[in-house]
Amino acid sequence: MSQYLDFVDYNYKPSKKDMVCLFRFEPRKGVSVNEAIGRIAAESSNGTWTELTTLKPHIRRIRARAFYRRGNLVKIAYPDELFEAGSMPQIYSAIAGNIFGMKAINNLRLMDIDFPDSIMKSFRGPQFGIEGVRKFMKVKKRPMTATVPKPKVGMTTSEHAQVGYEAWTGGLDFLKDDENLTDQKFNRFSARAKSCAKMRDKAEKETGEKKDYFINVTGETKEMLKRAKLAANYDFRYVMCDIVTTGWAGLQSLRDATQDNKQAIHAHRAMHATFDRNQRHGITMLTLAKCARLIGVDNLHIGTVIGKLVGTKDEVLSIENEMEYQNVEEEFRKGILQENWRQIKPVFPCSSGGLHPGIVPEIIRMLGRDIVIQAGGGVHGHPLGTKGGSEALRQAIDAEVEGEKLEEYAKRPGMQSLRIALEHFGHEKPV
Ligand code: CAP
Ligand code: MG
Repeated sequence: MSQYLDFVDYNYKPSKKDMVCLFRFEPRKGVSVNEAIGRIAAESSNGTWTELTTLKPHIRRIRARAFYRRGNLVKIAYPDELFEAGSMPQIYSAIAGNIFGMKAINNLRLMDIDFPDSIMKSFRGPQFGIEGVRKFMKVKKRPMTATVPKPKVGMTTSEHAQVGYEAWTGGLDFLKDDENLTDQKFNRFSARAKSCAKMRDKAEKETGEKKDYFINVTGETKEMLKRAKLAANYDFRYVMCDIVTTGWAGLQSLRDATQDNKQAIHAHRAMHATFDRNQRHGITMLTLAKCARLIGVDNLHIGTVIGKLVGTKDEVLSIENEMEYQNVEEEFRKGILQENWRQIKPVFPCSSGGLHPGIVPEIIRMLGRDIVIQAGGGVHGHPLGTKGGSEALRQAIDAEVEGEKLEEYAKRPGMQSLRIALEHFGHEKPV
């Protein structure tokens, strides 16, 4: 057991080249705090369950050290030599690998990672970020809007493209695929790209606004890259990727491909709750979000607080800060480390899950204007259908931006869709 204590050093001062991870830990009964944190540092760097005859000074020098602890929160410093720069899979195999299954620890949660410059520099970050997206979409200040056709899967390609046309001409910026729609028999990827491109051109001509599509390219890596290229050939400036089910390696490959295609990445986070829902174990969404920013997604789902899916206000706001700012300050008790994002651009946060016009003002007041407001049911459940639903969503956004109450704004001429939406959905927060 003494070999573990070699990985605990409260006098250690992390250098600028260290990666610092913040963990929350719960040792098994009978395991001391120092043994527990020593085990975490050991197993995630270069220690194991016994003393080793092969341990040389040059190897010991680059071990991880648990160096700061308060209650059951501990900071561990990892010299950057432990990592392969530019490889998120390798980083996760280390700091989020075997340690989650150790018998000596009942629960373990990776709260946050503070990346050293050497690692920061080895990833691309977003190609466009908030400013870049606003520039190519020609939308200066207001929140951006998107809709996902519902039912999630089952629509034919022409039904899907028609929904896109109605949404775009109703005033929305983006059409979005659902996370489980990729290339099924009833709605093939290539046919969908073609039909939606046609409808986009038509909608752009009619509205004079720029329209785009988060087309879901998620799939086996090589296939995913082919899909991104195909979308680029139809002049889509975006692709969507289910980043958790795809995995970091696939996302990194997609990020490289989109550099050549000049496409932004809309990151859907389906499956994230497997890691982050249990507050005592797993990996926080903040950690996943930071890694997604580092690799280089341009949009990321961050939650709604008031919508249909879990995520507290504190959590959603901390993810939002981390996505938008260049400098983040440490809030140790909340499990947040400091970060300096240097050259890495900000990510456009996307709020989605049970949203509808009646609760749009609250979302904007909470999350600001640099947000993509995405609604599925809240658009296609509108009594007038997709077009009326889209008009209502855009009108709700415009009302809040112009500083007027929804009910008042809905009385203006031409705002019938908003009025009907308010009658239909009210201000209800879905559960
Ligand atoms: C929203 C959505 C999104 C979730 C997930 C859905 O539809 O398309 O996948 O919001 O986002 O299928 O549920 P509705 P997040 O607008 O009909 O709810 O992970 O950020 O919560
Ligand atoms: Mg969805």
